[in-house]
Amino acid sequence: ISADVTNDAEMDTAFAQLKEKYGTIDFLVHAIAFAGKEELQGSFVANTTREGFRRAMDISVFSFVDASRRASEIMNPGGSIVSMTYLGAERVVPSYNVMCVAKAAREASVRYLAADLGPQGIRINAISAGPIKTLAASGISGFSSILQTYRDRAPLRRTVETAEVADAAAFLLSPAGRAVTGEVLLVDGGYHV
Ligand code: IMJ
Repeated sequence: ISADVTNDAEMDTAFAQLKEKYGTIDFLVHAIAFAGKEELQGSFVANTTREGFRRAMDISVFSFVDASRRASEIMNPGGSIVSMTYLGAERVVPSYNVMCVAKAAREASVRYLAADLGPQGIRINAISAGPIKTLAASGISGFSSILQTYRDRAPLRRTVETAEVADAAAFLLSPAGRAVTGEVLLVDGGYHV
């Protein structure tokens, strides 16, 4: 089942298919973001266009609110939703630019979703992972030096691995995290301190 998150009709169909296939669900992992390559370099004030801003917010933030609403309609009590964020939501990170704004909006959305869906027993959290060399980081100039900065300065003196982020997600999605909602969990070797 796949759908374009900017297309309401496709999202209607995808969630109808999910409901048909599974009946109810226990969790949702939201792991999608996008900004134009042009906006992810150089000056934030110079390179952020109206259309680029709109598109980054639509794909990276509205998709989270929308998918959470749709998921909550077929989610069992005790259900859990996890999205991904990055330290750029809180601090200036060179080149991250409009994605910083989108991640700040996503973290604020985590809190509002937690407040709205808590009464039906659904928890919403985000994981703020340290940088990892994945497809989303490919082609970003200076990425290797960002990784090196984490090795040099993070309390654990290393970068994080995908499996370590997955373990944190498994915690938040499972009953082990049953009293945690509206939280942004930093999984970054302590770099943020
Ligand atoms: C991405 C850009 C600039 C600096 C960055 C990143 N830093 C990190 C990332 C410091 C860690 C990776 N990251 C956390 C992201 O969220 C990446 C999002 C992203 C990446 C691309 C690349 C290709 C493209 N659009 C993108 N949109 C969002 O065309």
